[in-house]
Amino acid sequence: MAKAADDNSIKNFSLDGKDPEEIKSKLLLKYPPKVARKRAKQIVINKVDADGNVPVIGSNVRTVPGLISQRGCCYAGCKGVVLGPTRDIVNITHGPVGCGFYSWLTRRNQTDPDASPDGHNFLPYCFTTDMQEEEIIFGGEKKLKLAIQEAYDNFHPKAIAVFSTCPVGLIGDDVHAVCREMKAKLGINIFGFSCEGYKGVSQSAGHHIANNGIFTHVVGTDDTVKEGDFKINMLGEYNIGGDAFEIERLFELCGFTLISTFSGNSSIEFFANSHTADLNLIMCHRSINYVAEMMEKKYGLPWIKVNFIGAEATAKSLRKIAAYFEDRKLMDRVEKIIAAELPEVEEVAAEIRTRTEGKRAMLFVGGSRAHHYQELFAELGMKTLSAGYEFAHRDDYEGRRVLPDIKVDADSRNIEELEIEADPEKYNPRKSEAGMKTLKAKGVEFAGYEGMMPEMESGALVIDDISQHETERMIATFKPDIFCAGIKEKYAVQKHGVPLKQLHSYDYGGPYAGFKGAVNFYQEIDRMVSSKVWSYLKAPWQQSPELAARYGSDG
Ligand code: CFM
Repeated sequence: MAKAADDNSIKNFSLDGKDPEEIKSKLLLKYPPKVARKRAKQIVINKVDADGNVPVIGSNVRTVPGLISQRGCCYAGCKGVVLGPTRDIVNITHGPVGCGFYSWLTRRNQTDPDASPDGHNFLPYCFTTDMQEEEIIFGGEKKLKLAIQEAYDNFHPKAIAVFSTCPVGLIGDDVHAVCREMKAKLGINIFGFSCEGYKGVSQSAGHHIANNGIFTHVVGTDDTVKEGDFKINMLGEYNIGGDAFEIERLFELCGFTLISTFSGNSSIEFFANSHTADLNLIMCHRSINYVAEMMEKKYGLPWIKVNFIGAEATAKSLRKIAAYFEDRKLMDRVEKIIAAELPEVEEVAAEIRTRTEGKRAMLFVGGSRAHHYQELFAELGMKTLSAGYEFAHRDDYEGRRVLPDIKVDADSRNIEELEIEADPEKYNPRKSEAGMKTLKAKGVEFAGYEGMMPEMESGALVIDDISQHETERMIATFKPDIFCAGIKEKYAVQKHGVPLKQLHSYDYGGPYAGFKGAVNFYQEIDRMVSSKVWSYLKAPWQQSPELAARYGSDG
């Protein structure tokens, strides 16, 4: 690997007319020295060299206690993010009722229940063992068994999954033994996850645990080969606000056969025979790259990175998939569809751009959208001043080229890495090594992700796990035209007179993926940044004096 760009050589960059070094020091100014030292590693001034190398960024490390973080927990990443969108698994939260209740229908992952012949759709239900003091003291396994039995009696699902919350790990319930026992008793697939909220440093740990669990208990359990050409799986697409519906529309037009999505608009049956597809597409690299890697090792399916956020990115991704299958007719059809859909999108963008050109955005979201949505803003002529992930790892920032350099710390070591070998019967490399090389020469990169930083401008501030204090400083300093984050940040940011677009839940809108989604997004952003109301807003603290406190370490 070429040497990463040296942090000390970053000079004379301008960030919206300001010196990014100075901004960085201002962000750290109020922190006690130890906290400032830690945060300094996670706040990086971007610098992209000619080879696409960028500076090292601290990430996937513990949040400093006392800082208000945007992060969620391991249980949220496992139950809410990866398994949650699947309609026909009964997902039982083993724990206090709040964990189940607050992860119930808040993520806006949509589904099409009519797509399943049995019509099962458990998304509107909240299943929990509602753990009480009694279970904390005497153990919760008995209650869990009863809950599984009750769910089975009432719904007769194909599968039940159990998700452990913090107390389960603390009192030592063996959810896996309970699941094995109930699986033998009821004869359906029942599996558990040790995804206690405190595991790892964020929801990222939960993604990994979920990936391991689906791979172990579901993928490869149904060898039925479905009809259709050009079989693909879509990994890391969760159908927020209907994104998957738009992507599926395009796949259908192009003639790709979608075997499984992990896990937007999905059924457990799709996962079970996903190993019969011929190509894995990764949309959100952070949450699901483990499944792609394991499938390649065990079954021989290669993966490529795609992005359906942004019209240009959508066209590029469709072309990549077609190129992989090396079929002239398919490539021509994809070109025809792009030619039919793209001009209309570009026309809308061009009209809106007259109002949005030069406006400035900041994006702070989980592990992939802070990167992907920069595409849509660029299409409107808007500039990303600063961006960061809540919980992504160095490879999502700097690209997978840094994977060999990532140090595994104690928190990551806690999360199991499965040892995967080629399946003696089912392993079937879809392309020869020579074939992969030829495709690579044509621009189809396998198992590659460049990361967010190489695509951002030099001088932009990249901030990992941004704190509320840093958020407020950034807003006061730059007054961006739009700030993207989530519901926890929304109203605090808007009180500063800056509109906030929720990129997790889409503010009850969407889809934003694909061509039709891009148009939706352009129009919403236009309404938000062109509105005059923000300039009239006076925050409560601008009208009445603010109480100021000092850290003990300030002296
Ligand atoms: Fe992937 Fe996601 Fe995201 Fe994510 Fe999330 Fe999400 Fe997100 Mo909220 S899987 S990393 S854990 S793209 S729920 S659909 S929006 S933080 S940027």
